[in-house]
Amino acid sequence: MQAFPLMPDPGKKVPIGSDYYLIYGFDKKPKLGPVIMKVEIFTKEGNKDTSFEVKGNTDMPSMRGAHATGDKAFTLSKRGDYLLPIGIVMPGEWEIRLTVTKDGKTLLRGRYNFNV
Ligand SMILES: [Cu+2]
Repeated sequence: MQAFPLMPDPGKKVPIGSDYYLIYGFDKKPKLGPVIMKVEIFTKEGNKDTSFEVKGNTDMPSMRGAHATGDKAFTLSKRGDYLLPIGIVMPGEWEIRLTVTKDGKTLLRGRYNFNV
């Protein structure tokens, strides 16, 4: 079982090793229904980098497995954003586990927990 440390809040820099960082967020405050998670990855100089693979696994910690999506790949938009649609199907605590890889190496695992 891999550890997924809690990430800094949405909008804050999340270091990916020493050379990159990501900033994640949502198209709107997550509530019941569909929401799109957005991840942007930057070099330490602040240039957008689209050479990563980002995956997200969504679930409810209180009923582990009941809504688990498994690792879903974010798709890269024309603007260079990594996007993943997420379905929030009931109120309660939700968790998204991010896995960020580059050239086949996992460089970051992290989670974000939020209440709906
Ligand atoms: Cu549930």
